[in-house]
Amino acid sequence: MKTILLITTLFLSTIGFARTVEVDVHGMTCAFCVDNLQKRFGKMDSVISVDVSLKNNKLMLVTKGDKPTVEMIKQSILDAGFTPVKVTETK
Ligand SMILES: [Cu+2]
Repeated sequence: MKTILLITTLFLSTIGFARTVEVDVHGMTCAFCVDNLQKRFGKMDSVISVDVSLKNNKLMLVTKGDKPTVEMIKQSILDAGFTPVKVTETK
């Protein structure tokens, strides 16, 4: 799974429209929190993959193009009841 993700990411970044967004999220306490964020971001059109780590308090997104914007991402996390702390974007 990780390998497939990596290959997809590499491929998309080669052709120029993949972007990864890493967010430090505070407030996640259990598997339901993880699931909540997975589902929320998983149903967004431009999101290619979602990876949520409870252990590292991190949300990793691979998106095509610039959507969802950092603001949209932060808002979705807030709507879910968590706190986005730091956002790192890589294009
Ligand atoms: Cu929870």
